[in-house]
Amino acid sequence: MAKRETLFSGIQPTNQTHIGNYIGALKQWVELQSSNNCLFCIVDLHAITVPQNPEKLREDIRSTAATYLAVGLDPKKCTIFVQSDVPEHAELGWIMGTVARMSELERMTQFKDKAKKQKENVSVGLFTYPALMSADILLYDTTIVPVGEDQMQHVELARTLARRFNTQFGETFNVPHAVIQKTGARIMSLDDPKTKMSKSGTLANAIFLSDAPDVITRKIMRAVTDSGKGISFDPTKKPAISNLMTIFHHVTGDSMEKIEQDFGNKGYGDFKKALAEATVEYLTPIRKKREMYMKDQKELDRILKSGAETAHKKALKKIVTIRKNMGLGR
Ligand code: AQP
Repeated sequence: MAKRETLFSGIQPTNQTHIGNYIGALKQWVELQSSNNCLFCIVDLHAITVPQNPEKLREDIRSTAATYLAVGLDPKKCTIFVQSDVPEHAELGWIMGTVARMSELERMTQFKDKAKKQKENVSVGLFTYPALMSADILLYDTTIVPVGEDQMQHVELARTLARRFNTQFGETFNVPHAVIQKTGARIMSLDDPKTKMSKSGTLANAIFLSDAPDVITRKIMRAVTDSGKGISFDPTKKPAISNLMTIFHHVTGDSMEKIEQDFGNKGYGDFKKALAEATVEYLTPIRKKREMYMKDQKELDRILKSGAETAHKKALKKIVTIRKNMGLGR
């Protein structure tokens, strides 16, 4: 029997979880939850690194919890909780900020991209975000971090910081590994296959899990295609069609070879129509379940409270060791 791994991963609270987040992260989480010890976090402390409206943030936290349940995460099999409900994340985030080096954080491409989008008033928190993310992961002796490709650099930093801390203060942290999907680790935007599908991009760039069927169909039918003809998987020469094929593969389970066989001689329009139908069929039950969970705020509260209690017990035990090894406190 394979060894049970300890998994940690999270998503920022949003009502705009997109199919990229789903394929890159959530889908793997659901597959891994039965055979591993899993903690899935709603990372609200990360969300405040860019300006937030408090009312909307509260709503988005619940919305994300509802999404977790709707895609199939089961609180009987995994721990679902909100990051700020476990104060040790912030404490270890501070500590990791003292272990990380300026030059390391300056190299983070996500910071550079997000700071550029933000233009002015870039917060210090946006810069130190990867130190907090390292803390999230290391706090639970995580062995595996299932993420999309864009988070690989941050997980690599967590590994570096864990090793550095262990060398300086004695063996304290496990050094975790990132796991990414073989296909779909980076779903690209529908209106520009050179950029990542993202919640902060244009509305047309992403299929959101909350999108109604007609919205999904319209977005797919309007998606950018490549020059030339033919449905074949070649991310370098045909980035747009390869991206749509990746989504098709994930919503139908068909291999790339089968998709090429079935659509090889057909036009882009026919393929997009089939993709739209398959995506609507796949996402409709998720959207309906999400709406149902959103109506049961009491149940959401109960799940998040119980998850926070479980996570807090583990985090508290770990932070005591970390403080002791560093010489902190009385
Ligand atoms: N396009 C993507 N393809 C595959 N995986 C993706 N992820 C994000 N975008 C894609 C993965 O989703 C998880 C949650 O990410 P997050 O909440 O930290 O958001 P993010 O990485 O900043 O990406 P978003 O959702 O598109 O937001 P913005 O617009 O703010 O950048 C992570 O595992 C991530 O890898």
